[in-house]
Amino acid sequence: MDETPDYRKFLEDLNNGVSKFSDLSKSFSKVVSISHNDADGISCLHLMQNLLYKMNINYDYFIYNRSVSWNNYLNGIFSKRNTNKTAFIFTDVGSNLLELIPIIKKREEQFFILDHHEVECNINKEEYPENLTFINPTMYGFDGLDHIAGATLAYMFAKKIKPKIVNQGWLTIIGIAGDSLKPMNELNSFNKDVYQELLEENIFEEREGLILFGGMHDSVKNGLKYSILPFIKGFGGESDIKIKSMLDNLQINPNKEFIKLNESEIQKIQEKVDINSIGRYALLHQKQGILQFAFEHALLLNILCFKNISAAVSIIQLKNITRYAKEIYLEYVSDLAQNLRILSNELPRHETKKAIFIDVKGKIPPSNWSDTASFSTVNELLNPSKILFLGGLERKSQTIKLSIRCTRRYLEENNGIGVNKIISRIKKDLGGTGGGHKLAGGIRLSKASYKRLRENIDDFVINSIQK
Ligand SMILES: [Mn+2]
Repeated sequence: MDETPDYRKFLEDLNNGVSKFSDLSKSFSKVVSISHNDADGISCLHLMQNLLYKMNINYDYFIYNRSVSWNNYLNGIFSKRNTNKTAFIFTDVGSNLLELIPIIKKREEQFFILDHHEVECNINKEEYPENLTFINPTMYGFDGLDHIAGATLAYMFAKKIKPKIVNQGWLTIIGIAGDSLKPMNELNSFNKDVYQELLEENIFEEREGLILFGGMHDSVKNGLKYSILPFIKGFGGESDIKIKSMLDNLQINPNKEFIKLNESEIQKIQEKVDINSIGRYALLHQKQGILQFAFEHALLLNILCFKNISAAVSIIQLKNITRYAKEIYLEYVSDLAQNLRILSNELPRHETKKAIFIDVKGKIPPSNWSDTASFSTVNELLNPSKILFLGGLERKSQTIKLSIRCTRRYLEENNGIGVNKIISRIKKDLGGTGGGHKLAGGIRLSKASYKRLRENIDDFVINSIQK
């Protein structure tokens, strides 16, 4: 599991891919860029568009949200003129080779896949069709979340072809912020190297201070209220009156700009709420207001990708946020902070040796279950050595819908075996539909199956680890 990453082999793949793309590019009449529907994916998309523009190649783009099979999706995109004068570049998606290879085999176009998601099957390189170039650092022991964001990979690829892409490196910073969910001083491997390189080139500005991701662009009061990383118990999702009076007691002006807090004020807040989140964060010169803040910008893109994908694709090119996007953002962070407060304070839970069940039906709206589960684990609001099952009865289908999450710590303690393996185990024994990756997934079960799951959860978890 813990292999040391093989730089040499990965860079060999990257360089070969770059050479092949450059060589063939003279014959391309069009390149179609396909990317993932999240902040990292949208950043990749714009990096690729910039590259293709600089190369003077016509391009088109599509966003893939994994709601349909690759076969159905690509059938809607492929043109009848199946020609090697067209190329496809997939960024931040495309590691589902079992599905993709049979499709690519039947086509004449060139396919370049740059992805950092784990490859689900082991297909030998020799079995790749000739028109496929597959670059994925996770095949060489790199961690797709921790070491290299999709936008980092896309940037490295593009920069080898057009070094001037450095000036678009702020896109990479957004991708890294959106995928890593970490203060910038905690980046690793390629993410860290590229970040450092862009900082030295003065592509963005780095600052140090109290990190309250989600609300750093706002006032002190709202910063504390809407911070979702870390979520601050006692402030997060609380009423304005409560937060104001706490800040008054500390003699801090609640309306002061959050990033203008001075050292003694930060210290007072830290003493009050026991947070230890001093770190570095990135500010983008190209942008104003909330869009200046790499993390908040990325979060906004992630939210918009679900609400309004065209708004996401266009806002990354804007200097200022639109009123529409601002409203959506505020609603999102305020709901999430409130849900995290409810979750950490008042919900009854059923806890076993290996798992925690929380029934949130009637307490948290179903559309928020998934994000509440994610941020409660990222913030370790519950015991990080246990798997979280959050959900409840869905009235329409009369089935139980569960968001399942674990922490990185859980993976370390359990041989890297996480949520997806447990879901497979449950489906095998109890039926139901669902899936996911190591850290996150979901399942839908009948009431009877759910009852059995709750009663025997420790066996399921242990069996999934042993198998
Ligand atoms: Mn990504």
